[in-house]
Amino acid sequence: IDLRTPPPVTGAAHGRAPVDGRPVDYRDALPRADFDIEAAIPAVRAICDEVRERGVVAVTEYSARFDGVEQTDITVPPEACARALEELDPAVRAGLEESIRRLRATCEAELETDAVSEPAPGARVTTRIVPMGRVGLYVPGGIAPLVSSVVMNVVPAQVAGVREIALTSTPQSEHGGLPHPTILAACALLGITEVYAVGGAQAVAMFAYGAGPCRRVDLVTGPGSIWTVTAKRLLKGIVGIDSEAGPTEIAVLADDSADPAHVAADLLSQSEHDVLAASVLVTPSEALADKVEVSLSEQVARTRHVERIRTSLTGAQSAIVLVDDLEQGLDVVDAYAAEHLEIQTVDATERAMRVRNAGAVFVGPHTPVSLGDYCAGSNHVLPTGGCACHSSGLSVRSFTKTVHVVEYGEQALRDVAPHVVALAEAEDLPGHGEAVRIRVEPR
Ligand code: HSO
Ligand code: ZN
Repeated sequence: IDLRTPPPVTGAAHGRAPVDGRPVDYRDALPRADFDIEAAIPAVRAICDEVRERGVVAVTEYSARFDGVEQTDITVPPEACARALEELDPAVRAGLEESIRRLRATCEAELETDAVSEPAPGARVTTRIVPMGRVGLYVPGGIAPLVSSVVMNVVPAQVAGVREIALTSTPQSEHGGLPHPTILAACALLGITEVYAVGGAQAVAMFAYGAGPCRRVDLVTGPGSIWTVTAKRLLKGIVGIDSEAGPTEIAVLADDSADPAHVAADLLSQSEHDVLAASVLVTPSEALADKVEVSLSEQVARTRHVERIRTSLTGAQSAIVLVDDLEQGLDVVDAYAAEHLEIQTVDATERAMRVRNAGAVFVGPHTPVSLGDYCAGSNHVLPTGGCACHSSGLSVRSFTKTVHVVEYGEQALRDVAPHVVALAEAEDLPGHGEAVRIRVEPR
């Protein structure tokens, strides 16, 4: 497997020396998946419009067309979830329980309390943390039934105190038009009772506009295919969305201290998701790069999903990037803003703490990304496509918002009144000043 196509980005060609006085933007040199949201917009807009206008009728038409299921009801009966939990493999149940326990511990530590400030005597501003009222969680059911994504969506919403949690996942013809039973079992385990069998863009539109039994939500979260990600982008504003989470990505910053077989196994693990998944190794060591390539060839041949993995690893979005040194490597991974970043170098912790852009960082030889996918206590719904430079992964904070509650006493208003009047005058909005003046000056 030649991961070095496109050609490696070398320090010589893309050094840190500023060009025209400006620092080099490594983003231009790094590969990224061809995840063409623009191209998907016309088709997805049509789906969203249909769902807005014709509601659940349109939703079920799309389920028939895209998922091959005939639905009389999009609601999953609670008994189906209960039954799926009864029939769940005990080892999978134990894994889910551990995953839930660890993520819950992190979410509880994330809980914030209201902040109170006193900007002046007699003046108080309280920043209240308020959970969203109703959220819609999307769990993809495409190539693989991502039961772990149920946990990753639900737990932070529950800990945040969201009152109504609805969850949807793709209907599967081989499961009688319901989502995969393991997904339903996880819902039962978490006490989620409002579950729908709807996938794709129509699921996001259902949550945004409401359709049939599903009332509109305040926020939609969850990873997805090009269709759901495009729908989230189109419907943002009508409904809140979390970050855009598209095809998965792993970047590994490694030096000679890393075990090449571990690096190869981790690159391979995320390639298993999708032909568009990106696996990028950034290293100053050609020797390591060589060994990782050899190890990849050996390991890929032994995996179950050889074709998918091979396509992902040899795609333009995957590469080995040779850098001058680890400092430049850190600049490169920061610019890339990977969904997942592993640091397998000497002084890994210190380096990890200097990373600014990544959905999540996995530190040292014993912390593979796939641990985080299931059971680390971290969240795996993370920003992809470079969005980690401005967005965060799912957390309790994703499911809360803040409200400033402002309260001034009479003297406090009197004290600040001249400033308000002056600023209002400067904006040619005298009515604004008057609303203060009328309270503090005798009539
Ligand atoms: N790596 C995926 C999450 C996942 N992996 C679910 C396995 N199951 C995106 O973070
Ligand atoms: Zn994964």
